[in-house]
Amino acid sequence: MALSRPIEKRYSACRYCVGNCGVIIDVDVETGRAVDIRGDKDHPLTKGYACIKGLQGVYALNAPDRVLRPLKRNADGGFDEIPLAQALDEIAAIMQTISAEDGPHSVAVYKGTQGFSHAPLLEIVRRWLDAVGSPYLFTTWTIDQSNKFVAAERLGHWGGDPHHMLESDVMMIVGGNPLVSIGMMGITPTNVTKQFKAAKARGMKLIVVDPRRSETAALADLHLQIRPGEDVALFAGLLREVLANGWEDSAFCAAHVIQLDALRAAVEPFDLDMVSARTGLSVEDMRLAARMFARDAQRGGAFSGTGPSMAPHSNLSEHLMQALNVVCGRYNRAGDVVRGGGLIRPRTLVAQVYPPKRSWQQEPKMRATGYGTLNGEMMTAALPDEILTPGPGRVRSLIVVGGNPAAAFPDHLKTLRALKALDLLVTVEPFMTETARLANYILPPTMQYERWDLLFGQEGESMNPEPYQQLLAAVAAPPEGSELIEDWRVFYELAKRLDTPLMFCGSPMDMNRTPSSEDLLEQIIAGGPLSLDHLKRHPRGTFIDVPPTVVQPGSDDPAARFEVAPADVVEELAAIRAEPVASDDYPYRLISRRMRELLNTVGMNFPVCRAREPYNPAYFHPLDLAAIGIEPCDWIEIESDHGRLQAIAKADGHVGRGSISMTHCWGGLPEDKRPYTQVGVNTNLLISTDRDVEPINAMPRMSAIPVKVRAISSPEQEQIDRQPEVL
Ligand SMILES: Nc1nc2c(c(=O)[nH]1)N[C@H]1C(S)=C(S)[C@@H](COP(=O)(O)OP(=O)(O)OC[C@H]3O[C@@H](n4cnc5c(=O)[nH]c(N)nc54)[C@H](O)[C@@H]3O)O[C@H]1N2
Ligand SMILES: Nc1nc2c(c(=O)[nH]1)N[C@H]1C(S)=C(S)[C@@H](COP(=O)(O)OP(=O)(O)OC[C@H]3O[C@@H](n4cnc5c(=O)[nH]c(N)nc54)[C@H](O)[C@@H]3O)O[C@H]1N2
Ligand code: SF4
Ligand SMILES: [Mo]
Repeated sequence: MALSRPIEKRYSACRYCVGNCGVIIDVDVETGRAVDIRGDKDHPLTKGYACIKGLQGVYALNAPDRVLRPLKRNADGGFDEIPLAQALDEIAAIMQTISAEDGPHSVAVYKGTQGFSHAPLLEIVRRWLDAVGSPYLFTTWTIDQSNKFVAAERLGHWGGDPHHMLESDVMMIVGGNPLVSIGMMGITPTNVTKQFKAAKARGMKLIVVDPRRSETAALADLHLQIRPGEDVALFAGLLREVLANGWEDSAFCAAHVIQLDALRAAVEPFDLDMVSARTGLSVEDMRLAARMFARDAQRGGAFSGTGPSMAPHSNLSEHLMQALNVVCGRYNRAGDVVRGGGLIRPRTLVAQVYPPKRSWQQEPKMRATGYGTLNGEMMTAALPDEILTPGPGRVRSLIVVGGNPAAAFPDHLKTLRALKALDLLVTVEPFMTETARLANYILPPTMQYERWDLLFGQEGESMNPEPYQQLLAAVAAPPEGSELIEDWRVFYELAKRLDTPLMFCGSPMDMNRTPSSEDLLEQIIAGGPLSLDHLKRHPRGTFIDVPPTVVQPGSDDPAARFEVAPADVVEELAAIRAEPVASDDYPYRLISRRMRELLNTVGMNFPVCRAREPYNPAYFHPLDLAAIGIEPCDWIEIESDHGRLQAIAKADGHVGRGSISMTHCWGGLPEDKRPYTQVGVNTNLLISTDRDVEPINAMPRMSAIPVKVRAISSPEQEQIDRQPEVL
């Protein structure tokens, strides 16, 4: 019998996604290392829920392929270990030379999904860019759902929050699958399935708009199985139906909305017969949706996921969907008690419109493409152009933190060319990912459970349903012999070496004495109701005794109105009527899909996650497979007007006719020529960023991609040879 070693239970929460599931970590007291993880049944928010990839969080800490010491790429393309201090010195020296030659714009940062939960990092990245004088902050938002910012900045937004699912009579989810993605769609991101079932049991009606009968659609009272990319037509039609029947909230519109007649005129041509021809939905189902949403319900809104934000005309579809919420007045009013008031940064909720601001029209602009900023960020899909377009001010140095652009960016081959064209690519990354392989330096970070965080972080607090906070302490020691760095400290150390003092939460940082993560958290929560000492006394988290968040009365400034039909929106809507619905050349539409086992590329190297899904099949409706003349598990080639890929076809009766559903970020680096059955294939090969991008935010067409399909008789070796080369 093996000798048992003393184990201590420590409390924490998983931060891979916005779920923030409470977990218990078993720690070997002698080594300090984490040895096991499970959902914490007594966690008041998540009550024991944890998903398959979250439960690999301790595997990830101890993974045999974890990068444990800083690495520098050598002339042969391999990597050599190098002391952390030397890596930081060298990186800073190269940056200094590049900025002296090409100005501060030549330095950029890209923050991926795993950079959104680390509280000190969230603050320091922006301050670091301010200090070095570069506006080039890129994040996943602009290859994800930046249409939400565009809509809010053209339409205006309400300061009192939309209705929450827990207090709604109806909810419409458009192109999102929160049962799997735990997405941010008017819900509390905890125990999502139970939450939906409970809401439905008390009578809430659920409408889901999705070309696939997703797990969420399977729960719906009404599933509108739309043709991909036709959300604009649907929402124009629903608005027309609501306004024609007088189902809008006329008092709310009178007080807060302008351009209602212009909206009415703009949607007039979208009668339900015409919309039916575009969307493939029946007129009866759309009428039913309009009645359920607007006539028969008082509370509850429409919320979108990534489906429509990745489809063409994503800014317009979001505008129209939000306009439906606006005309139906689906917002909290003065006096309403709301969730998500914020404890780290208390939020003041006010019952008024914040008018459109169109921040992208102001300086600074991207040098090569001319895009402006959105939410203080530049457009990620245009970053490769910024690197590849010659001329002064070219981006020559990129720090990646918590992301994997070589796998995740649209226009895969252009992205790889751009990453290879950088003078300096640094990635703060625990694994040898596709991006790490191309980097000049890999700085391995402490991971969740080894670093300090706050539940939901300061940018995710509106999702926290309760006045509950948990200090997520560094409960596990880093691996023996490792030399890791906290994500935030990379920026601090570089600032020191570049002689650019940093601000942090409004105060200058001490650049001579390195602060601890606890010091920084203390600064982040200062001014609010939290205290680090109090949180430390409650390692499992604690409810904070704060008054409920009540929406305050707003100002009645006549300039603060929702602009439901601005000229550019009306123009784009008119142009859509002339667009063909289907193309004979590219009759199928490839749609995005997320899997439980992975979060983009997180989990790709976890055996438990990969055992279920060794590659990413192309899912078709069985009748479509028959129509193409292929059997499940046959090889196919999928071709868009930009690129092609080869994959194995599978039948899935939940996928609508004419759609192909496939997950993203697979395939590894093309030059490795690894077999599809081991690594899958990257759907970003099909996506162009030279065209088919939205005008304001460069959001590419990443779903509803027109494609054609043909059967191929490809044995594996032939398949490998067909993988594209990077130019
Ligand atoms: N075709 C297509 N492309 C897509 C999408 C799609 O639907 N279709 N989805 C898009 C979307 S929505 C997104 S958000 C992007 C995602 O784009 P990215 O954020 O660039 O990709 P991820 O795979 O999420 O990258 C997370 C990285 O963080 C690393 N990591 C894990 N733990 C830690 C840690 O503790 N610290 C640090 N520093 N790093 C850590 C992981 O190993 C991984 O490399 O992809 C986009 N790309
Ligand atoms: N398990 C897991 N969870 C995740 C992630 C993950 O990779 N795995 N990724 C995280 C990230 S980065 C994000 S951004 C969120 C995203 O969260 P979600 O937006 O919920 O992502 P999906 O689950 O892909 O759901 C998108 C849905 O849109 C549908 N769709 C595709 N095209 C269209 C269209 O043109 N119109 C309409 N109406 N629907 C369409 C698809 O069929 C799909 O069901 O999830 C996060 N959570
Ligand atoms: S990845 Fe899974 S366990 Fe982790 S927070 Fe998200 S849902 Fe919870
Ligand atoms: Mo995302």
